[in-house]
Amino acid sequence: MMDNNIAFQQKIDAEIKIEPKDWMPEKYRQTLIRQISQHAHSEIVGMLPEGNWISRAPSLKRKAILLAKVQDEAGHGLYLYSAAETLGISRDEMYNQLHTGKAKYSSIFNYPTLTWADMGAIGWLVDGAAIMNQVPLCRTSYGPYARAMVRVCKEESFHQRQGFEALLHMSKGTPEQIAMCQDAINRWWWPSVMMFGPNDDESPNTKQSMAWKIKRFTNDELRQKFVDISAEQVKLLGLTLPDPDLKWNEERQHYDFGAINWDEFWQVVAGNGPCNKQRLSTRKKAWENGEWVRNAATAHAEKRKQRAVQKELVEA
Ligand code: BYC
Repeated sequence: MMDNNIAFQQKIDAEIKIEPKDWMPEKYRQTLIRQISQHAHSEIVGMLPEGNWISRAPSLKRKAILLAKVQDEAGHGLYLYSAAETLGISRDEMYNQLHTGKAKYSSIFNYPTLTWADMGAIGWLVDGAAIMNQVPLCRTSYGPYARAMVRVCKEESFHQRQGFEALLHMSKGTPEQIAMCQDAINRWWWPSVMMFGPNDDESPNTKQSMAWKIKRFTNDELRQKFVDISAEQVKLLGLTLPDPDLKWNEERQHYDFGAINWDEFWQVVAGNGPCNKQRLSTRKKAWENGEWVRNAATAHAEKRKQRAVQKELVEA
């Protein structure tokens, strides 16, 4: 057992990917199931706040873009559920963990989307934070997760750009449009900063996940990169981030930023955010309403299998 652990860590240190049939410590498997399934749930729940605006997009072009983005998120969920399945958990089990509240999903999707500018702010900030976290995951140590993330990240970068472009366009518009953009940024900024998870000294999983190269950067390292980039990008919009303490620190070569409201973060994670109940009940309803589709698909697959067996018998 000891030898297995040493050989495993040597593989990780040599940057050799771990594949589904390779030996792995049980805790490595469980950590990956937790992280990948929560990531998959985040994609699927993440379709809801934006899906809310598809029918109200202000033009055909914006509607087509938003529709494509939300469909991409469904695809990301599917790649990620498939990657998690290679670790020995079934999709039904993962859905059950989501629906019973056992599995988490990203805190960010428990906030409401109040105006059209929220679509821009989500693309720019939420997808921007997502990319910052997910590009390093293309080099994560588990092969199927790393490969899924390559495709996810290509699409995420389109998501981020479309959001920034939508805000750029609106921020050159009427005073009402400019105010709507600023209001959306004010509401989405802090929840986006929180997306990276607790500070490193409060993060129980980071140390081991870094040693196993599941995570390539700590929560605080990624958060700082996100703040540094966003603080510059917001200037192009002629708008501001809602943080009076945001200030370039010459010595650190980073932006300093204000205190994060961790109480709010943990409340949202615990299920008490503005939209937690609504999000979960929408997902559960979708699962229940889809039962006949699952039954029909299973029956169809069974029929095809039987037909193939009969054909083989006739031909033999
Ligand atoms: N929300 O020890 P820590 C997207 C939990 S989808 C809720 O640092 P870890 C998109 C954490 O799970 C974005 N819970 O954990 C989709 C842990 O609890 P458990 C999703 C959070 O795993 C559609 C506890 O706090 N991205 O971008 O080492 C449209 C302690 O944390 C959160 C991913 O899932 C949170 N924000 O690090 C648009 C990326 N943060 O599980 C966009 C993959 C922490 O022990 N995941 N917690 O009970 C990761 O990279 C890592 O799991 C995290 C957390 C950095 C998120």
